Amino acid sequence: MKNIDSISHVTGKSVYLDDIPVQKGTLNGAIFASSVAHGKISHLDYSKAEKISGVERIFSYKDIPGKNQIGGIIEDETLFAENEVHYQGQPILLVIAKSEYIARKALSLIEVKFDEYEVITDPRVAQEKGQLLFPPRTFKLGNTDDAWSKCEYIFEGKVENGGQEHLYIETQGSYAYPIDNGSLRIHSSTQGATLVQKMIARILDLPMHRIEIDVARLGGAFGGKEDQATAFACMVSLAAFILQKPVKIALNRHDDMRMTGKRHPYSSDFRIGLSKDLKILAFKATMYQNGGAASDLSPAIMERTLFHSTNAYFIPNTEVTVYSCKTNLPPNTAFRGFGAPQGMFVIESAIAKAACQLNISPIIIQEKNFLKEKDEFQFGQIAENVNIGKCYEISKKTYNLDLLEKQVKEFNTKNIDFKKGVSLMPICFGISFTKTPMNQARALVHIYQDGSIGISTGAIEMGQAVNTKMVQVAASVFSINTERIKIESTNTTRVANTSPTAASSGADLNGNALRIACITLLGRLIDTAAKILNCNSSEIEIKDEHVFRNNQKTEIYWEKLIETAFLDRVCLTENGHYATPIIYFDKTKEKGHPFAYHVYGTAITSVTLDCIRGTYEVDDVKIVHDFGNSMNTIIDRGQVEGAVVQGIGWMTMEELSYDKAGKLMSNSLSTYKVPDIYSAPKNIEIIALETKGPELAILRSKAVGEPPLMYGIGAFFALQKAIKAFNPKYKIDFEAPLTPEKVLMRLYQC
Ligand code: LUZ
Ligand code: MOS
Repeated sequence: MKNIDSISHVTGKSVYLDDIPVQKGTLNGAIFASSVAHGKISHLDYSKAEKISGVERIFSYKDIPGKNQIGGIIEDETLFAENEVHYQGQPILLVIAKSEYIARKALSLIEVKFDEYEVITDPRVAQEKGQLLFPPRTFKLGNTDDAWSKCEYIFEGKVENGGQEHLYIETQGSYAYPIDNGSLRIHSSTQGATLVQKMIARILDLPMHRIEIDVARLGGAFGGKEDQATAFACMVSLAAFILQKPVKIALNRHDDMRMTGKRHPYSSDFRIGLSKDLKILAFKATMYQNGGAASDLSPAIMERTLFHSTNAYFIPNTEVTVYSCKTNLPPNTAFRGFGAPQGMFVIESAIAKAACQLNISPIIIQEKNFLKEKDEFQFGQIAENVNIGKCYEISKKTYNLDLLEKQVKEFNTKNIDFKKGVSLMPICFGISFTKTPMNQARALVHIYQDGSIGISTGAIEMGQAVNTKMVQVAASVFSINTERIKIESTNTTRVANTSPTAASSGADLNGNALRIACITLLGRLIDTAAKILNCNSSEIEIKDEHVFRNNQKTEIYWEKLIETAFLDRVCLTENGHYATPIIYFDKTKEKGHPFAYHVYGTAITSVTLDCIRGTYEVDDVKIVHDFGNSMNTIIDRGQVEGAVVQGIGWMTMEELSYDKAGKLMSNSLSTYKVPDIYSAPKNIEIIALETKGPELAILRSKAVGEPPLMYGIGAFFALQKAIKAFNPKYKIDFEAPLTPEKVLMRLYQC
């Protein structure tokens, strides 16, 4: 089945926030943000700006009737700065005017002065000064201290990864207006409708039932709208509530890039110990997470780094500690992979370092240490249905890995100016929100009298085609045509207390809730059919829009059945609730069973490096991916392809740069380079591992959003190999992104 939005997307008819027809008299907002990264506001005067014709009002923290606080996990983030500012781009005031043009004009008349404080952008410096957002955490298995003496080889190193701009095509924005009874309706480009609702209620000091959030779809999010859509929705709501007028903000790209947080850069130290036969006996790492100026989702992201710090390997003795460091950057936030890519990059770097020192291929170490059935993860969960070995075996055979490695060697002996490199990147990604209570969802299903169906779930459509999957779930339970099914907007008055659509779990959680609702309705319809046919319900089945009795097709078709049920006063509406079973986690022990299941896969990446210029091409990414029993191969493959390219971008070309004063220098698309069609791999092959899939995945079709991003890490190591082939003096290091400039420096390192 094609994405149900594909036609309206390509014809430009799909409605995003900025396409919603606004009410007459809608006002626009512009944000006055800090121009310094750390300081005290010593003078602030906006009286001139207020006098401009068309300016309706300027809001500061003093106008907030409730709490000036939008911190989701830890309450450490104000909506508007009070006396101090902590990053460049931090909102101080909100100008509301008759047009965005006027609002922006007013910004230039606002007078502000700061007493500037010391700016910290380096997480290690922050940690040394005791600037932590919250206490560090450590995950342990076995005993590393005892293990080192048993190791034949021990290697150490340092790893750096950069951040990543989300660059969703649709920027952050929100539109709010008063409705009846002193309530507000807010359209928000958010992954987390309930979170937005809760924070607006908090800043306005209103009960949540007075705040209605509606989301049609997002033009991309990638984690950037899990938490950080909230501030903008709060701002328009504050203005709309106080002025009792409709208010809208849609950020321009420049403001979006400078005001919002990104993927967390990490700086890490590792130590790895191996036995003579190359089993990894011990792994110890300390990671410094660059959290930015407020906690945002950093505690949860730290947790996922810890959960994935051994990637797809079993290591009997591990000890990994993460510090979340407070720096003067915009609060860093969720980004596809949610801390896991950063953790995986460190263990892969440790393996690459060991292999380089031992003068062998890292693949030899990788394959010897793959996770096996019933191995224990460092967080206590016992690995079940482990598919990493299978993916690797298929990959090795089908893609002829040995031959490929040989061919690369041959190419490198024959060529001087061009070198090739090849790498293997395994993945193992846990599915479920690491915070157990978030793993719940609801769905509301109406069957209308004519047999058509309207469905509301908590899932947010952001281009990943979750709505298409919802249609498939309902159609499969009822055995009816997909055209009968419509997915409504995500709205907090229809589906309440939603978890954000995140953690790759949108389809699993909402799909299961929907399935439960549909199964209940189906039961009622079967009873109705049995009543019409005067038989036992167990004899009835609904198949291909018809009622079957003892496998015999009857005259009763779908519409007839629904009409009869309605006239018989059967309830044709149902609400389904789903909570993932089995999972739990005990934070006091840092042990539990946090994930419903894991997604596995391998990617073989080959690159060709131009050793004169430092430029390169990714020739192939050859993947074996564990989709479970994919319910939609077109959509799932699209997710893998997109994730691979996004991962390669993070590892090789997307470079965020800040100056010493904490200003984002790479603040536009001319200075921040994301992969385009020319830099995408020339060839991406995907083989689906054949399995029946886990019961806890929706229709046994595994979550697919985030895991394949980490295949992109392979590009880093393939490039590193190619550099080494050209310059044997290159002392391998682990500093991502490996941009062409950095590659060039390493090619001629002596
Ligand atoms: N968001 C979240 C996530 O709140 N918890 C998670 O575990 C998670 N994992 C991946 C992406 N977003
Ligand atoms: Mo996400 S990183 O699943 O919002």
